[in-house]
Amino acid sequence: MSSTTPDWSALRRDFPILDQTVHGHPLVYFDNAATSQKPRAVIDALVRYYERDNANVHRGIHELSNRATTAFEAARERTRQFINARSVEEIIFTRGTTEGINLVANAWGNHFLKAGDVILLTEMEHHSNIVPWQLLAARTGAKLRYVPITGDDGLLDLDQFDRLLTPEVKLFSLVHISNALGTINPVATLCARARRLGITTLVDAAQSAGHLPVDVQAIGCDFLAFSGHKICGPTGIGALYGRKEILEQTPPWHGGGEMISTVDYDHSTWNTLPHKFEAGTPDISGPIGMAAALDYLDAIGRANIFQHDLELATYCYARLSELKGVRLFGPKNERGGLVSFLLNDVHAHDVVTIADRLGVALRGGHHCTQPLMKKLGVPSTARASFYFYNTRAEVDRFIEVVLEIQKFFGV
Ligand code: 7TS
Repeated sequence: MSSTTPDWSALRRDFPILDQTVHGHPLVYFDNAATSQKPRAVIDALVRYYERDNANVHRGIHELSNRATTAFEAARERTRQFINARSVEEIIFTRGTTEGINLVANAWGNHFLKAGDVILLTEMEHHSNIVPWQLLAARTGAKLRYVPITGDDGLLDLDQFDRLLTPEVKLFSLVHISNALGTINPVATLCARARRLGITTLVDAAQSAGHLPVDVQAIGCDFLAFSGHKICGPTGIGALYGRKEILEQTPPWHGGGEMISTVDYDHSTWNTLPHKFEAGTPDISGPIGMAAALDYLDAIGRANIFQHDLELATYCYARLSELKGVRLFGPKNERGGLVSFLLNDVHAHDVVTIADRLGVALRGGHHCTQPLMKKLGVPSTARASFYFYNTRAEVDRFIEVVLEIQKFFGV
């Protein structure tokens, strides 16, 4: 990874989409937690693949199929390096974080969980790390419990955590960086405490994988899921890391081509890892585009990206906290690259709608964290979320827009 300070404005020019006006104003794209923009290198990798190499993988005896297979499997090796997994057998391509978690809930969960077992989550989880477990609980009779948060500052109540690690807990699944609060959870410490008690662990790295160095061996988790589209890659592709010993004991989820070794009319045997979990023709351009994104991010250095995110988020939080009538959510100090807020009693959707008219793309709503919103006692929040191509000048523009919104609503 690069240790020198990147030339952020040169990097910004790699993103053609950012150079446009929206409703007559220069675009300020602050919806990166929903999806990031794509650099030219990723767009080019997709075009190159479809113009030169497109063919189905793993079944070719012709040149194009061999090229496609080589690029597809090279993308798996690139993904392994990105999160420092031990082996490519531990990297399963998925449609994204949501599918990764559903794979674990269905393949691992159906096999290993039974009535009375407990799945431990936290109160700040995205719906994709709640609903698959609710469905699993309904199938198996397992129960869900939640590590509480402390309040608007959105930190996990770690005293409660140890109390909740009872012998019935079989799985602990938690978010690394909260998409609604910006909280950065100490995943390595928490996974170590759980694993010491024999509890299987899963980390939702949707908001972290492209924003700080993520090393599955250092975290020590059993599973980790992320999405390509939030980290400069294409939509529809992501990866699930699974510890090899666990994946070997876990039956497949989807059945079909590619995931088998032999098939007879009444019985089949399974392919080796990771193919056992990849039924059917996969998304081929997706991993190739995602690998280009991972190259791009690691050339910048994720430690550098983290510093940049932190600077913008800290600056934005400080500027918002100087204004009257602003309620801020999430930690006061170290936070991921996003700020959630409310302006007096103005509905978050109104904030976002007016911001859009002024060229600023925000998100307002429950951010797929309805239980968390209930806990905070609000229906929704407005959210500004950043990436390395955003600038302090854009935060200044955003603050001007917030002031205009306050003026408009007379708050
Ligand atoms: N987990 C977290 C923490 C997320 O932020 C998201 C998406 C997901 C899981 C699901 O990822 P997907 O790629 O499978 O959809 N979060 C958001 C968001 O904050 N706004 O839009 C999507």
